[in-house]
Amino acid sequence: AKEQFNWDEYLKETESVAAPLHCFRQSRIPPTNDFKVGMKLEARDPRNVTSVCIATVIGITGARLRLRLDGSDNKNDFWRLVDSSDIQPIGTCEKKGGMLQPPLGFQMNASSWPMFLLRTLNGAEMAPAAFFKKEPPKPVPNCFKVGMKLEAIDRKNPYLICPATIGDVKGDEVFVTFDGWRGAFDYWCRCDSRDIFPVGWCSLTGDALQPPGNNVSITKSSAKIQSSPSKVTRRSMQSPQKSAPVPAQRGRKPGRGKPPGQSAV
Ligand code: MLY
Repeated sequence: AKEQFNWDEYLKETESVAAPLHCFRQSRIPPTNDFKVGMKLEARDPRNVTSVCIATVIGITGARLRLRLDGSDNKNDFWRLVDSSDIQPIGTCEKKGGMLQPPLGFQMNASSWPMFLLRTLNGAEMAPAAFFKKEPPKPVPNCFKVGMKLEAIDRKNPYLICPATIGDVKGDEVFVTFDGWRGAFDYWCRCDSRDIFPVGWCSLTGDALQPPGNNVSITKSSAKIQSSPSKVTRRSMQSPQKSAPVPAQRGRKPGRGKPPGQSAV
């Protein structure tokens, strides 16, 4: 049987604290996901954010929807929370006097868009308005601190939510570092990003939380805070070459480690 990732143990092992709930632009109680595969809705085109398009729910994962724009290919799926402001019921765009647009990379001749739109909506199962939840308000100010733990979307593999650590804080932005991945997936984002979640989010929503990678040392947030390293030092702790050599299994006691390779996708 696969050993489940356990935040309580992990926070102890890493002598870290979870970022407080009020730091995040996420509802304290995650929204329920009532959507069903096949339902249609309106979504902002992630590759062309001024366009509102028709999207189909391709999959459900926790409080998120896997979406594909109608008329697009299957290589550009994206994921949105059910309380994302990027999605809305069909009819919303027209009500606001807007026009539904073909997705970027519409697979047919542009002139066939009006007919395509009619056909794709004809007989479609439209997601009911009640399924769309109100986006939570922005938290102000930025209250994240270096070393705090969280769950974050891997933007290179956006279906994945992973254990992460705040690596730096600057104004309204935070540097999200992925535990055990040597910096390759780290990114800066606004503190009110919808891509970051409090510890425990996945277990509440039923989304799958990836285990940390096993490539690098754990960073003890207490150590980081106490030694108050300069920005340069902190950065170098995350860089692949300069990180200290570490025992395998991130120093876990024998027998408690995860089998290697679990997190590779
Ligand atoms: N197997 C892929 C994906 C890695 C995902 C890393 N995330 C979880 C931070 C790779 O190694 O590139």
